[in-house]
Amino acid sequence: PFLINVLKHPTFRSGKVTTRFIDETPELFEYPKIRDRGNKTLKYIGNVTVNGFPGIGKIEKRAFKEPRMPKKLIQPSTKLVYPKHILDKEGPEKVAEWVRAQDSVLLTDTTLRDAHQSLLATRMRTHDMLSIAEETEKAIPELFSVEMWGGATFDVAYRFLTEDPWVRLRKLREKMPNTLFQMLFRGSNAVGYDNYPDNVLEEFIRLAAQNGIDVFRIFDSLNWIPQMEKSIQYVRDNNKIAEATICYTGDLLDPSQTKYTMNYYKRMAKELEATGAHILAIKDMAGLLKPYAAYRLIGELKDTVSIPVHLHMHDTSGNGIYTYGAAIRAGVDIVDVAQSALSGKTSQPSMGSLYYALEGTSHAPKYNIKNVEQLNHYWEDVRKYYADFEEGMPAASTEVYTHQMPGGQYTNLKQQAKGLGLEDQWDDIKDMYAVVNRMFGDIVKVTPSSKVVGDMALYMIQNELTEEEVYEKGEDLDFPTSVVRFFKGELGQPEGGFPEKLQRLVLNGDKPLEKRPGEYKEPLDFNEVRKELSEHLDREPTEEEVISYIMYPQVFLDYTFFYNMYGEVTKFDTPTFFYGMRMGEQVEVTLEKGKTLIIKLNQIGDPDLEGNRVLYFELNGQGRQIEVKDKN
Ligand code: 3PY
Ligand code: ZN
Repeated sequence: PFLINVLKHPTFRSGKVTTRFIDETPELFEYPKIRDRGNKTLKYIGNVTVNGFPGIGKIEKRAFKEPRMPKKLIQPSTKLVYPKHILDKEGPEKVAEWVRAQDSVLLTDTTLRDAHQSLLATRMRTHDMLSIAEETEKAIPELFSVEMWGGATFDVAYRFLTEDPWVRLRKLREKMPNTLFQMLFRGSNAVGYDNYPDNVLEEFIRLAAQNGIDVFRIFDSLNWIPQMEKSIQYVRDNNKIAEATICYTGDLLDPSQTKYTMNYYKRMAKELEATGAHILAIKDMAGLLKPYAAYRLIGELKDTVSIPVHLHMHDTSGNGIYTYGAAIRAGVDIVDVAQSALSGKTSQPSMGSLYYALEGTSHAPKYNIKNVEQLNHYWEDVRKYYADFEEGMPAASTEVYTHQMPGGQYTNLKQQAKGLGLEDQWDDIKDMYAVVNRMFGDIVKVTPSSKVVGDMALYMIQNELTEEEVYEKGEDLDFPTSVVRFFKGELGQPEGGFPEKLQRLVLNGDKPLEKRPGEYKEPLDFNEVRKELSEHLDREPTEEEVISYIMYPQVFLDYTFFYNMYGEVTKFDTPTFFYGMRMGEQVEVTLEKGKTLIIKLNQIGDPDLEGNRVLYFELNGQGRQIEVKDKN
């Protein structure tokens, strides 16, 4: 087992092994094949108790109360039509027809995806989703959909939470069989940052549909339709709902706007409708759409296309509800909201606030506000678990109209800046972000193009470079990889093309791509990948594991390494997962029906000469000792 551990260890595999690798890697002596789930559980708890959780470090576990569950949910008095049932029985076109026929605005609840991606660094755990899933379907059966997958959640689940996102999808599906599940899909970038061969997109969409996704919101980070067409077709092939997306940027009503004009949006909407999209989404990822602009945009788009229009925005400026009010007056069919406790600021506007803003009008959304308020108690309590990931803005900020940073990027870029020791220069970074956008020719900024702008801004701040200096010293600068890839055309083509001078400097003699990047890629041989992965895993992988490994090879292998070492950590309650246990505390972990571990931590020993501590637990009444290396 020791040799297997060495061969499989991420550090060993990455080739960055030093002579101290064995001394510094105590996990090598922990043999994952031990079938003792209790032992794995204690190992995890011991380690997090002594060393803290990555990213937040060692913090004394606070006393959290059990989240409040809904007490009495009121059922609708009339028989409901579930769009999920229409999709399953009659197909996606019929859902679009049904949406168009509704007077009241329909809602998508983003609490399980974008809300926590934008407020809590994407760290929400499946455990906290599953505990409220059945009640959510009971409390708000009138929802159009629940967005619960895709975007950054796929990667973060594996990378930071030791969770399999496919399991999250299947378990939620079981608990919410009557609700449309929606995901965010980055077109040719799928749920990654790279351009994948077409057959990878096809396979990913097939598996996502098979595991429970109904609505695919497909966007391209430069609004370049050739990067979206294949994905739209694959969703159609699976008889699911293709929601083709226009990312909104700039200011429609600004008279100096020459690129992102009403004509630009109308042209794009018509082209997307012609690709076979069932719904048109407007994705205002930064929250730049002002109320009067929304009224005009939605009104004219509704006259331009015959498919329903779905509006997504972030409430960063604090104007979200006002913008929704204007969009709803102009006839928008669906809007995205989050449960109040996870709404506002860089997240979506609040579901409850929208209810009261529209109460008594013909557009008022149909749901029971008292049910929603009860669900919200749960989220008020659960949000506290994630307090150490709240890196965002303390309140609404109108600076977003200047820097234009997407809500989902704000906390992540701040973390990145912190990692580089640039935390104190956050205000300069935001300003530089706007400068870089101008240098790049005013591009659409959303994953992954937003990451390119962010990387360049950090690079310029870190190296104390002004815009002029970039042009002067360009030939000698070592631009960030993402910036080189962008100017090479690996993300596709921005509206109006690349700024030539900067492109020449960045590429330094290299030729840019002129066609869609996917056209240069050979189809991937899934059999080869499956063979390679089966050698890593010592067993046959599932189709889902193969596609995850293709998207995130190292992240996926690291995940399996930790999973083998610690087992099903998704079973822990969230405070125990992030903070371990207090001395004398008792926790229960239910591994499966009828198999509950009752764990008590009695004592933590002093470190020996190598820094190892012995933790004295009781596991179902029997004493157990676990040795953990104290890395502090
Ligand atoms: C993502 O791609 O993760 C986003 O949320 C973009 O807004
Ligand atoms: Zn968003």
